[in-house]
Amino acid sequence: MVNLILYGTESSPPVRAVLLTLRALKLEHQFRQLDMQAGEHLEPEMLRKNPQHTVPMLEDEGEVYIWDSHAIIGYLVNKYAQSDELYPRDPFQRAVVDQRLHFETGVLFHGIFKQLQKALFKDNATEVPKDRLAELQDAYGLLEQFLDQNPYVAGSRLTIADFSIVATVSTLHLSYCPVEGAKYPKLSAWLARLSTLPNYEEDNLRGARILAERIRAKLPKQFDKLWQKAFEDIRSGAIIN
Ligand SMILES: N[C@@H](CCC(=O)N[C@@H](CS)C(=O)NCC(=O)O)C(=O)O
Repeated sequence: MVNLILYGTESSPPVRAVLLTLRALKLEHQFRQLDMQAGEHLEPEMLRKNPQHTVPMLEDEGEVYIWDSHAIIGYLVNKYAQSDELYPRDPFQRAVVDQRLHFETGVLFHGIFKQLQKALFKDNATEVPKDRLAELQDAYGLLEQFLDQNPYVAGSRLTIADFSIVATVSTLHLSYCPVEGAKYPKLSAWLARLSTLPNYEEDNLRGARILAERIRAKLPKQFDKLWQKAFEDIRSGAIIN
């Protein structure tokens, strides 16, 4: 029997990447909700398991602890999937998936999302920094190119790279800068495509909205209309034009 425990909070994009992967693999698991504001991830027991104190963290069989969403989702496919479809074994195809996963880590999450969060929640900015928004637009442009000939970010098939990237992009889309369909038609269509995954609402959108509400509360009114539209579109699964 599979014995998996996922530690985290659903507002965290990388936690949601793992939830999407667990769902795709139909893997039963326990979800241990951590109150990050209260510092539950910093308690000695947690630090013993993950000195880097990040979520998501996965416990398997009460024996191994894995953190960093990318390591976790690759591990889950390697260990539990019936086929290699979500994380191909072919060296070139795997390299493409890995490249997209590194793009998520380096560019989208740490390069952009974390910097935006820092500006708002640490530096108390009341507007989204313009240079960060420009970087975000560049990243959307790159994703548009990744999707140029393909329905999914790493090619013709859905992979764990889609789960990783959609968790962060849907968050950025709802929180900081909507993906405009006119400018990024492929990216916009991909977001809509991913939103038709079974239980997408529960696994990803719900947490993305919780975080978006927090971000929204920190920012001035001029963004309200944009967000209202983004919320309505993504709720209805519509492509944003
Ligand atoms: N690259 C990591 C990022 C993990 C990360 O930074 N998670 C945040 C929550 S979204 C966190 O745990 N922050 C608390 C901390 O770093 O102490 C991953 O993909 O797992």
